[in-house]
Amino acid sequence: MLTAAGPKQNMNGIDLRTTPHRRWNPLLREWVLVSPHRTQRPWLGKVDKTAPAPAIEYDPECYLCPGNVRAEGLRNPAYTETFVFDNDYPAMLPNVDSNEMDEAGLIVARVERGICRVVCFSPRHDLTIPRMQQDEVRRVVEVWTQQYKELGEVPWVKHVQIFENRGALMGASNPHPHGQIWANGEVPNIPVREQAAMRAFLAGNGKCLLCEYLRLEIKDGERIVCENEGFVALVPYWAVWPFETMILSRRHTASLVELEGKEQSALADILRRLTIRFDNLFETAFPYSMGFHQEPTDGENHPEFHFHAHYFPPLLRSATVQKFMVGYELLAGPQRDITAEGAAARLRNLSETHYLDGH
Ligand code: H2U
Ligand code: ZN
Repeated sequence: MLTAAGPKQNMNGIDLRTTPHRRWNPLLREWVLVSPHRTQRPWLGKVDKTAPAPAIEYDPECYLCPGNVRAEGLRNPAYTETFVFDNDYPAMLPNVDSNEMDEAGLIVARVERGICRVVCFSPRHDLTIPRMQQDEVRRVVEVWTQQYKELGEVPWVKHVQIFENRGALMGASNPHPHGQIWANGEVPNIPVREQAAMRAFLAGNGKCLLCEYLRLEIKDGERIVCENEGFVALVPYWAVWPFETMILSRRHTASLVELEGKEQSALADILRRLTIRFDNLFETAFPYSMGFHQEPTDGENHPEFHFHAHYFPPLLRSATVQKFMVGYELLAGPQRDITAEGAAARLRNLSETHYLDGH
């Protein structure tokens, strides 16, 4: 029997849009519980007010605006495009001697070296990626590329994590458009898991995991949000966060440095088009944490590694209803209520003109 869900949402006659089921995340090699029947339940939880977008191009109080003094006394230059500086409160330090302890494999610690930087995307305090021009976002892509290369070339740096926390909900300290880079001496947990999954898939199948996954998604089409000649934005089959998305390069590239000029422009294009949709979803500055996964800079060859970005937005049903990872998720495993297909359809159908820039 084929239900109205169509072939891909139908598992031997069971409609995956209404039946609780588990989906496999092949990158982290874990299951996610999908409970689509729960979206109708009443909501008595937390309701927050969202902060309005800043209305001023320059804020004399902002520690990221051009020419201003930062918290530790250093002054920003009068930058006109992008600006990168060493984080004044870095999570890791570059000049620490290695040391470790291990008591019976139970009390274990190692000193971790790292370099932390902040990247200002624009001198304009009131802009965000979705409201910047395509060539301005491309400039940010170029800066991220230079930073990945420069930090990755530091002999002891094995991994460079580029990310953006957007919105107070995600812990961003300031609305000025900015992101962070943490480069460190060991590959962190999540990239280690993804890389191991990609390596095992390549060894077992002779193919790249994400090239194959992208091929299936393009064939299906149901979870694709938007695409261009270089990249595809989609809600992964195994998404946990309500409007979680990934951006995958069409070409098998391992990092930003492998992108050709037209692919840098294509990346800027898809970053804008996806985040415009996010903002248009609830007509708010949609909060998220995003970041790129690139091949480790550990001096090894990584034929298995496929460059991609993840977006993890916490909003569920409106600008005020958030998804938290609590209860079952903390104790047992990830769970979601709306299906990846439903989320993708909603994002796909939104305008590509930002709601503040007029429809
Ligand atoms: P977030 O908004 O994602 O927290 O990033 C801002 C970073 O800026 C944060 O890591 C740093 C904080 O340490 N910062 C400075 O380096 N100098 C300052 O004057 C304030 C904040
Ligand atoms: Zn500012």
